[in-house]
Amino acid sequence: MKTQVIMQQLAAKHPGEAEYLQAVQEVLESIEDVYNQHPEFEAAKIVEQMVEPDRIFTFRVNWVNDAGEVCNNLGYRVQFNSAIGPYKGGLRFHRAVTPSMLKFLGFEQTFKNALTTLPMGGAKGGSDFDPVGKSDAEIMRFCQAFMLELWQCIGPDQDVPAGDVGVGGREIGFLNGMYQKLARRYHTGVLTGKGMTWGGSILRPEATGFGALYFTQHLLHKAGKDIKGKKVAISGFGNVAWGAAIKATELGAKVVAISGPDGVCHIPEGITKPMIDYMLVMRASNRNRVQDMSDKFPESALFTAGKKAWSVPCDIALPCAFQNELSLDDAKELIANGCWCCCEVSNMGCQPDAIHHFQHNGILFAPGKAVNAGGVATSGLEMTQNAQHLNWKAEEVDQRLHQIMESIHEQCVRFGTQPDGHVDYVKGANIAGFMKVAQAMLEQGIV
Ligand code: 2IT
Repeated sequence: MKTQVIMQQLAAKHPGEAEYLQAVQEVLESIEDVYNQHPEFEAAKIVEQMVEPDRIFTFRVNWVNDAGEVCNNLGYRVQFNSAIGPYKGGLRFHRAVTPSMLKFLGFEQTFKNALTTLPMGGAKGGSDFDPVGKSDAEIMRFCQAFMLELWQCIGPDQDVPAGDVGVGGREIGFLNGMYQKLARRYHTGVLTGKGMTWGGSILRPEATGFGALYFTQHLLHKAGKDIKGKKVAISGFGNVAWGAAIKATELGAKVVAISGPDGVCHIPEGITKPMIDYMLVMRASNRNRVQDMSDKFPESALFTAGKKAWSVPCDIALPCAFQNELSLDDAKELIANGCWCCCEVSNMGCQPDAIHHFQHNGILFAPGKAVNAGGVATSGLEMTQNAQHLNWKAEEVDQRLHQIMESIHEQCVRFGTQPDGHVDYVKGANIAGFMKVAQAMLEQGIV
């Protein structure tokens, strides 16, 4: 395989799809050596098959806002790969959503889901609907209109959506309500991230952040380090940042920053329980402003407009917001301020040159598809509970999440250990995910 040749062909076929091409390039670069040792993959053109989604649904979503105006949005579901299980992945509601963004996320999801050890294929969906400033009633009407189109494409053994940026428990509730009404048959496991009284799994809301910290612990342990007493900078203040802040604090670290599109809150003494709880209020308000934290806690949270979390000195950086949120300049600033570890929690949170800079400077770095897989893994555990028609206790879910994150770390070490003994977590995660999906595709023939 020649990565460059495949990338050129792909770029010609999909001009302007920058995020998608970026995600594919990273994976192909990582797997090139391994791929070339498997002529059977080459013969079946596994890579050429794997980089294209199985199919994409695109639909128009019309709804009426509180002012009585008609609004038009686009909805999508990208069913990327179902070689190892039903399509599985979140829905993103964000004004910048495009097919390119959802293709990159669906592609990443395929490898991530393979790493979880659970039988789930990869998918992603969403809409360019912008939740900022919307009322609860508007969110409900939009979710209902969105599901009116989506419901035919999904099902417990077909495709199981969940939340992502802009889609949390409230939105999953509205989506599930409309789905059940349309299907006229109760399918408990058609969405994950459900409420606790209607089939949700305990700890699913926390799982992405908790899993990320469990992974970080393994990574630090392997490097002979400990998280206790370390300063952690977190970007964002949504669901993922919230779970990460809880677990980091519980493990004895000090969360010194959270951020938003408006700027950063520096929290010199470390985030507290009331502040962590307030992150949920901020998310539910749809204001998308981190300054609200310093308005509420002016003594402890110091807001600076226009700055990122990476401007706050820390030991460990945890990007928890959006793709490409950490640039080369940010990586340089972090290192200059003493940062020595970056675990990517957002999907593709770091720009490629930022990752290379971390790696060349000996910074411990692990990619999103390994670090954040605890979220979808716990979705998988929710599907299992739904299929069994029962609910596990928190201890059982947490223990399984622990085991899964440990296994993901082991897979990274197994496939990513370099001749000099250091672990390249990017390579490790990509090769481990790729080998599983490629093998599954090969065994099931050309379909
Ligand atoms: O990026 C992700 O892994 C998610 N948004 C969670 C997907 C899921 O199906 O739980």
